[in-house]
Formats: sequence, structure tokens, C-alpha cells
Amino acid sequence: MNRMIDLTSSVVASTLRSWRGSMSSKASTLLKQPIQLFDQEGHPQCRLVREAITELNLDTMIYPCPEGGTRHTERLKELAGHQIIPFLYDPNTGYKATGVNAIVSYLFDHYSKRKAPSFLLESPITVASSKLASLARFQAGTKARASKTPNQSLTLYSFEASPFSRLVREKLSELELPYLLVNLGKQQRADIGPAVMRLTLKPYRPLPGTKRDEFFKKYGDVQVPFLIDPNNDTEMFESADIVRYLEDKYAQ
Ligand SMILES: N[C@@H](CCC(=O)N[C@@H](CS)C(=O)NCC(=O)O)C(=O)O
Repeated sequence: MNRMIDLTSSVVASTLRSWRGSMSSKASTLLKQPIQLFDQEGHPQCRLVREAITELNLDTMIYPCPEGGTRHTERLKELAGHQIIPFLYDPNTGYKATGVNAIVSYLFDHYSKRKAPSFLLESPITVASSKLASLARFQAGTKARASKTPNQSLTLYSFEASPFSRLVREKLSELELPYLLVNLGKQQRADIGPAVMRLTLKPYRPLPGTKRDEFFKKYGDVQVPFLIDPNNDTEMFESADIVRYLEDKYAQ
């Protein structure tokens, strides 16, 4: 797809969901092990779960289950006893849940002091707007394509509403590549906007002690998407380069 169409339609998709999944809580719960989500980019219900995960600032191991894909179905069947997504497994507590409302309510109850907000729960309005968002992106990420299995999982720094990161997540989903999703949602005014055009005149500094701050100290700025592929000793910024890289290395 043409890059301009990709970016515009990705902005439209985020707008249709009112940019839910842009903001992250200031505190991030340090999980002993990341929660695990069997997910599909472009799946309306899965999007609602990922929005909640950004809001709660939880690192999540994503097992993409696009239509026609088989790479993670055995493990899903073993854990869940079915093949319905979204499915969550929390290895820290042993909790398993299927479907938006069970997953999102559990995550808010367990990892925040708030009740799950209605805009992140399944309702005719949230599902309809999420379906429209998927349509705006021409259902990208929903269909499996032949790919090589990586030895080790990849890591993607992202946040749900990021139009640039969505393009990368779609590719990871189509290629069924498992990845650790590290959410770097916005936590203050200065985080808003692209890295090259922030809503602040002062030199950019993330909130101290946050994952963003850790990232800033390591890489000198905060920009997503950022991909780490330990299989090829690769770390990279720039969505177009990452999408091309994934296609070159893993598509068959
Ligand atoms: N040219 C970059 C642009 C990436 C970009 O601007 N990403 C935004 C999020 S959509 C960002 O990192 N903003 C700064 C921030 O979140 O701190 C790409 O294609 O990856």
C-alpha cells in the first residue's frame, strides 16, 4: 500500500477510536513476567484490549493469531481450551480470560485502583467504532501470510493509537511473529506529538523514573515504533524501515 495512504488511513483509524490508547498511567506496574495476549491486529475486540493495556502501561507478550494462521493456535488451545481471541493469560497470577470485558475488567481490577472505563469495554458503540477503524485500515493484519519462525521473540516499543506503530504491528500480525509489546504511551503534555514536533518549547524530558525516561537515557530521545530483533542483533527506528525489514527477514 502506498505510504501516504497507509499513514492517512492509520490516522483515521486512531481518530475513529478517539485516540484511545495514547495515554499511559504514570506508574507502570513492574510485572515479574509480561502478561500474554493472543491477539490479532485489525480485530475489533482485540483493539479494545490493547487500548486498555496501553492505558495501564502493561508490557505484554503478543501472540498474533491472524485468520488462517497456525503458529500459535496449539498453544492457545492448550491454555484456553478453545481458539477464540482475544485471550489473556497472566503468568503472574495464573488468571485466564476470554473476550474484552473479562480481560479488561481483570486488568483494571488487578493492576489499577480504578474500575474499567466503559469506553474500553465491549458495547455496540465501542465495537462499531473499532470495526470502522479496521475497515479504515483495509483489515490489515488480519490475514496470515507464510513466514519464517524466529528463534527468539522480537520487542516492539509502541502505543496503541500511534499511527506509525500500527503499521509495524500489522506486519508482525500478518507474519505471526511473537513479540514483547512495550507500551510507551503519553504521560504528560510534552510527550504529545511526533518526536520532531513536540508540544513544548523547552528541551524534551520524559517524566523521571518512567519507562520513557529509561528509553530516553538509552537512546537520546523517545520515538516509536522502535524494534529490537535479537535474532539478527538489530535495533531500529522508522516505521517504513521496520516494515521493510520484517518483510525481508521473515516473509516467505
Ligand atoms: N518517521 C517516524 C515517525 C515516528 C513518530 O513520530 N512517532 C510518534 C508516535 S506516532 C512519536 O514517537 N512521538 C513521540 C513520542 O511519543 O514521544 C516513523 O515513521 O517511525
